[in-house]
Amino acid sequence: MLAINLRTTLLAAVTAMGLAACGEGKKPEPKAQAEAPAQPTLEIKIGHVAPLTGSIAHLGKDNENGARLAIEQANAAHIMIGGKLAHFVLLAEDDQADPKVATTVAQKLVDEKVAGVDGHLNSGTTIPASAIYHQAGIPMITGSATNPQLTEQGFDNVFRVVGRDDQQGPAIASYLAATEKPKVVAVIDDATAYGEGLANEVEKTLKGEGIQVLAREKGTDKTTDWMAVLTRIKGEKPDAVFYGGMDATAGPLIKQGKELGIKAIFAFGDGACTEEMHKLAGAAAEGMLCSQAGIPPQAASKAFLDAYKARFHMDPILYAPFTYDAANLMIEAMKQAGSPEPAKYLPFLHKISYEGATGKIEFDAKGDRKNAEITIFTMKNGKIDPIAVVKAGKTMPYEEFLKGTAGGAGQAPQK
Ligand code: ABU
Repeated sequence: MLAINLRTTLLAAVTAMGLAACGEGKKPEPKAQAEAPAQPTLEIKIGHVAPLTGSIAHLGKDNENGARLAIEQANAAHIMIGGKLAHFVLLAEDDQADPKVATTVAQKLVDEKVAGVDGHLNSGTTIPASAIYHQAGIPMITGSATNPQLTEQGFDNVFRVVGRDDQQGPAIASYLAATEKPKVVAVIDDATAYGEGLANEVEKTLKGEGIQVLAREKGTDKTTDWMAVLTRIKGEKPDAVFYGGMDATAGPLIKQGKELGIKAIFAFGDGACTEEMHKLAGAAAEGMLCSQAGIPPQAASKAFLDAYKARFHMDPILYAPFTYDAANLMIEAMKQAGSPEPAKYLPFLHKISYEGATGKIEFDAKGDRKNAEITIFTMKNGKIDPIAVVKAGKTMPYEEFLKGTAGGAGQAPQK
């Protein structure tokens, strides 16, 4: 982690030799070189972990891109930490969205002596991995895992820059209840920590509003044939269907639901709040509702969006602005501490106040982001279109939110 190299970077050429001594037609003598003072550098490894293979690799790559951009910008900025030139190295790992692989990868990063970890993506991988980082005293910041349990473990090394599912679930459920006024709702989940946890939060909110919720239906994070589940649901004639799961399984769900003739409105959480839904389900995804546990990617800072586009030739999909901020938060805390030693910079993360691409970031005592936004979207013409933002318990139209703080990012979306 802290391999200190003495890099000799400046080699001055001495040029005043030779020509006078050279006869006409003779080659000049080789230039003598003198070593300049050594420039001490500090190699700092930062891990990033997400699924880079499998059905949600597009989301993993999006997260990784955010972290990578932050690291590359930090290296280009020649940041000094504790009087030494910092050189950041991103160790990008694939946990395949599998909890067991995630713990293996986490141990590998600990053995590599990373200074911090940006990740993981899934709640089901982040929660078990967090115990390994905690034992090693390594700070970790997730930019996408939303299950509350992550920051309820009492680990002082764990942070999250997006909202939690006990904010997101009530937000999407209340919006669904208020706008669609369903009497009967079917709730399905993918049996992961994220999908099941979010579905539980949605069910709790709906029941609290006096809405009938059907017996829970379940799939897995690999289910793409939903016909048996949907056939059972169709018989109950629900007005709405909520699914807790990722876009790779949610796309087939809504497509098959519409093909089966289910008239209900379909709603989803952040894992399925992407334009991948249009790719997978086509017109069947039009009009769906979904939520993200933060500001929309297009409302991130213009500097971030421009740099992301220039570097990766595409726009961020979902949480890249948040993994970008996560990496920058660690770097900022290291700068403030004058050290990349986890024990030295961790206290600075706890008390940080940082203006990131996604707005102002401060953490509460559990490591959760203070005042995280939840954004509600609908699918319109194949694009997920932000329609409302829930912040500090208040729901406001998206346009009104933009006129205010814009989540701290302070600008209109980049269309
Ligand atoms: N928050 C949605 C996807 C990541 C997770 O499992 O929490």
